[in-house]
Amino acid sequence: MSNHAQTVDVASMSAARKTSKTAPPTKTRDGFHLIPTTPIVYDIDATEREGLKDITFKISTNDRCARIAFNRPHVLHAFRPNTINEFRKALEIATDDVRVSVILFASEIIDGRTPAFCAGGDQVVRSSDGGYDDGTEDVPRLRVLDLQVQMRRCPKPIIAVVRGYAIGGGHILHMMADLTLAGDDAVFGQTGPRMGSFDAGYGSTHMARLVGQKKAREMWFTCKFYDAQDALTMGLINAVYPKNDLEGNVARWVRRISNNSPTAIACAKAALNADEDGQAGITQLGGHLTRLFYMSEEGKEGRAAYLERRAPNFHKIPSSRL
Ligand code: 1HA
Repeated sequence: MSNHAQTVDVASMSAARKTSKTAPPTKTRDGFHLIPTTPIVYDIDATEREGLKDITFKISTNDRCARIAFNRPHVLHAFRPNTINEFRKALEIATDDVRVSVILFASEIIDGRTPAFCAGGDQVVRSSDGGYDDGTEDVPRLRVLDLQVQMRRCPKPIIAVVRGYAIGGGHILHMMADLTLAGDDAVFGQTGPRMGSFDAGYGSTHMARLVGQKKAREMWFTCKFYDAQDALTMGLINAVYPKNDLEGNVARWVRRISNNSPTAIACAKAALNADEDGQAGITQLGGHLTRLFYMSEEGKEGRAAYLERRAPNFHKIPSSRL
């Protein structure tokens, strides 16, 4: 085990090591506060390799995490179809890369520019023919909806890291992430009803599941903006940190989650999605079940019996007895 991995492990397991029969119960017993906040070092920069222009894409093999970040700071990271298609490509690579356990959705923050996570669809390339058109595809499309579905299907946890504005379609992307960690300069809101747009899919229904029906209607009907503390209070995000401490705290969350059981997390994510995602959600959850079942004695006996042209005997296997 590397020194780094050891430090993280010691911190995360410390609660179990310092056993006590008499100490009062405390939430710090989980050892979370002991996990190092040193910045994540990304040893692989796949941005150029993958020919990415609108985003950056890096991987830390040490912390088992990928970082996909908007990189259009001159328009507050508003996305055009190419931006979203690059995100979809990077997310697919990160999803399939066995070295990656946690995926960050972030944005490049540039000195001297208003910080933003993403200001939604780039209105300059919004077409009158039913979508966004930057010349990279045959027809205007609403590609961000494909990215939303891909995020739901991704078995790995996705964490949105929000500095500055998360607005419109950018706000919806942070909501679609499994977790959101924000800097204290973050501002959240929808603008669709003020500029002729709306998201009648997850952007409305998932929002209501996060913040409740009344607050979701308020966000959509009034297009008010909310600061990080408001967002925390209404359950829209998981945590707020002073902007300069955000990176270190993100590292802490990543290290804890990437050291936890990938299968347990994937099954929990699929279960949490399933009641909202109907048949598609059950399919995702069912896939994890089948994967686990294939590894069981009962599953293997079925395969062996078929290949050996004999009747299966499931009842000889203790773990198959219900
Ligand atoms: O609703 C959907 C969808 C629904 C269904 C299916 C697909 C969907 C896909 C997308 C969307 C949407 O995202 S609709 C919502 C689109 N976004 C917005 O309406 C937000 C527009 N931006 C703003 O309201 C403001 O920029 C801001 C409140 C976030 C920040 O204001 P601030 O600090 O005064 O900055 P500002 O000067 O306005 O912006 C800086 C630069 O970024 C400006 O460019 P510049 O004048 O320097 O050339 C500004 O034009 C540009 N910019 C900001 N947001 C966008 C943008 N350019 C294009 N599109 C943007 N969304």
